[in-house]
Amino acid sequence: MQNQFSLKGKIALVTGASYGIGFAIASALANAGATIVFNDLKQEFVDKGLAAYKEAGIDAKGYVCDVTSEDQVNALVAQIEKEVGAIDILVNNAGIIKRIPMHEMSATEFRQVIDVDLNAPFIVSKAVLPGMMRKRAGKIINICSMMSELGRETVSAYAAAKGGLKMLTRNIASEYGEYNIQCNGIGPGYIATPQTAPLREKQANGSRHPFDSFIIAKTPAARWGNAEDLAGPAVFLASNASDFVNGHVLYVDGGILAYIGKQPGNN
Ligand code: NAP
Ligand code: GCO
Repeated sequence: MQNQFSLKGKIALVTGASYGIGFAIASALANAGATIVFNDLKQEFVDKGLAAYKEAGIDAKGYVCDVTSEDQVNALVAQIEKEVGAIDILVNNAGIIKRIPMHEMSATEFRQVIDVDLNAPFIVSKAVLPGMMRKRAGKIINICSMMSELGRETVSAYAAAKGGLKMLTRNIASEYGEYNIQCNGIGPGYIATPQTAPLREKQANGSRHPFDSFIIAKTPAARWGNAEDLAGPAVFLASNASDFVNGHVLYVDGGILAYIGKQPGNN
């Protein structure tokens, strides 16, 4: 059974993986045997990432690349193929959020979010697909969100992008399944990372941020997720154990999507 989950001999590209969810997923893939390649926007973050992987005993390779640039992504994939080998596993993790009420958001800000969270997974997937088609094997994991299913105030661009990413996932599965390529999503719940730090900031009087309490009440597990909660699901979707799972989004949310929420006053 263990062999089914082994990633020995596989090369995985995890985008935006110097820290946060990307780092945790890449570390899990490495611990299952994969060679890890990651990118980030700036050399400074790549260097910090390399130091963090080294500290975790992982020999990762890091490159500077903006995933919204088709030229930079094509150059990155060519460089990885030359220096490391053909990519077996792609995790489209790099993402941004802008929390701005929609009626105050500029079209430029909206486009920036769509560019990183939706256009970039298209660009990077497109760059790795020919190699996977040649090998007739490949795994693409798109990091979706609660906002692939739900809306809320201030995150219109993010929800539009992550909803679109769910459908891009299904379409890649539909279009390339016959090449033995599986494309699935992971939909993390509310995970404690720098991206969500503003939602957990303590109030001036030392009490919890209201959004922090709100999320705990909305989550049957009654806690925020940790990036490490995504490790097992990522290894599953990257490994042969999921070879007939295609076009699925695996929500790793402590039960949020199953739950109507706590009754007011009922603790
Ligand atoms: P994070 O802490 O903000 O990390 C995001 C990473 O993406 C950073 O390393 C960032 O690089 C990189 N990045 C952003 N734009 C990029 C670009 N154009 N090119 C290359 N790299 C870029 O976020 P996270 O919380 O770990 O989230 C990772 C993914 O999970 C995102 O797609 C996010 O939407 C998704 N997600 C997060 C949660 C959550 O609760 N945290 C829940 C569901 C889904 P810099 O360091 O240079 O900015
Ligand atoms: C927000 C959050 C989210 C999460 C995540 C949920 O402001 O609501 O940042 O959208 O990061 O994507 O799954």
